[in-house]
Amino acid sequence: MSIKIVYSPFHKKHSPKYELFDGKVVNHVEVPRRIEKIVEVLKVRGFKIIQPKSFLARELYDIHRKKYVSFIRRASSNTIREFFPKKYSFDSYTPITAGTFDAALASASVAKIGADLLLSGESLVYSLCRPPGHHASFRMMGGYCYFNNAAIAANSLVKTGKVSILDIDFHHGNGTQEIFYERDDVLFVSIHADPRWAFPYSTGFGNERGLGKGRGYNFNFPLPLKTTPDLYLKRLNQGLEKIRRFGPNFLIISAGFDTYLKDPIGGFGLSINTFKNVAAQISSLNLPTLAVQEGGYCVKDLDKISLSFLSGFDSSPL
Ligand code: OKP
Ligand code: ZN
Repeated sequence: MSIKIVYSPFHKKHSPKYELFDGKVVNHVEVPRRIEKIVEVLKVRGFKIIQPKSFLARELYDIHRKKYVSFIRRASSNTIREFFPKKYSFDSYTPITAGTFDAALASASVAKIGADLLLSGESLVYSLCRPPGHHASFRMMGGYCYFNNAAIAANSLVKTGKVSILDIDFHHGNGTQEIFYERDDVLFVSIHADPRWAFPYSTGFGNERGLGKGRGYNFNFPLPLKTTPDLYLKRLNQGLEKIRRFGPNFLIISAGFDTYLKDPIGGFGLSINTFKNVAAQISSLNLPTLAVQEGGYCVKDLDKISLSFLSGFDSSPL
């Protein structure tokens, strides 16, 4: 089966050194090497890599407020050293550097091109987005995210049919949840670490089900520390059941690999091989699928994790 990869080298323009954690300055884990590690192995394995040439800020306005986009653009062009913005940000993990706007815009474009490829008939596309996006909402950055790549892709696909977003990053996709919370055309299902002890702490609880006509179109599956592959795959199946019932035309996976047992900021016990099982279960949905890269910080194993994940789709009849 053919899998298309979308990638832009522009992500390397965003390379912050620090984040503020527990009042201390610590090294930033969301580094350029993450995506390079993945794209290098995919090249070696002969995957077809598509590089978008043009980046259109207007695609961002589908989801993000103009003032918010301009703020990031101006803040990036005005700064020499990285800094933590006091407005439009909900934490101290998400610095702005000179290259942040260009990289974040390219990241959103990588997701948008992925959506376009599904519309032109591809059945499986993997967008190597960086910086990640699922914590960003209409006018709020946080959790290493600036623009919500998956949401931008979803909003583009939903013009043609119903969309489901399945978020398998270790952290709850609070931004994506907020963006679609009152909508019934995009179903959001997230499987993540219990927010009572994990970032983003305030959302991701099981009783957040959507609002207004969006009620019943949002499902969270919070899981305990040290979650095993068995428990994880069981919850995943319950999440997939919600998606089956919804009957979408397209699936977007917010693909975070920080559920891996050696992830430096995670806390689950998934092995490299589990990612193959995860993908195999997902591919049983039999839907045109766009995987958008979110987290995953064990750089030395990201190549193996991504290969394992992609291999799980091979069993799909698509
Ligand atoms: C982004 B994504 C450790 C604190 C980390 C922020 C986590 C952001 C995760 N220095 N807290 O969902 O992978
Ligand atoms: Zn994460």
